[in-house]
Amino acid sequence: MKNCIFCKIASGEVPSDIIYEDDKVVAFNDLNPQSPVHFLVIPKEHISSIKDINEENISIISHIFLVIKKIAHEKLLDEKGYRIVNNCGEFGGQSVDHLHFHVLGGREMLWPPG
Ligand code: DGP
Repeated sequence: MKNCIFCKIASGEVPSDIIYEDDKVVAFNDLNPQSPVHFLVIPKEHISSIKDINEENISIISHIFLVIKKIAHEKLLDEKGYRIVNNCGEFGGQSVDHLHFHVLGGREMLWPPG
């Protein structure tokens, strides 16, 4: 989608620190990391948020979670654990309108989040 920063990252138009890519998704380090490990996993297809997940595109979610598991394992996050976050909409704190999952690790996370 035009003017979507994550579509531009997925297409390579905007450079980013890509750590994984396949035909369906891209994972890259967050520009503003909130933990020692903080990367995002996004679908290459423009999906605005979880609100736009439906019967036809639901398979991207399971694929994203398999990719998260693989990267987290490679980054040695399995033993201590990690947090997966999806911000949805204004009150959810979503600032980029392209579906993305944050993966945060390398420190202990607090609960509840702010
Ligand atoms: P959210 O608030 O859930 O929509 O998170 C958006 C995240 O995206 C935020 O942590 C910062 C990150 N981000 C925004 N623009 C860029 C960018 O151009 N490159 C990278 N690597 N991350 C970005």
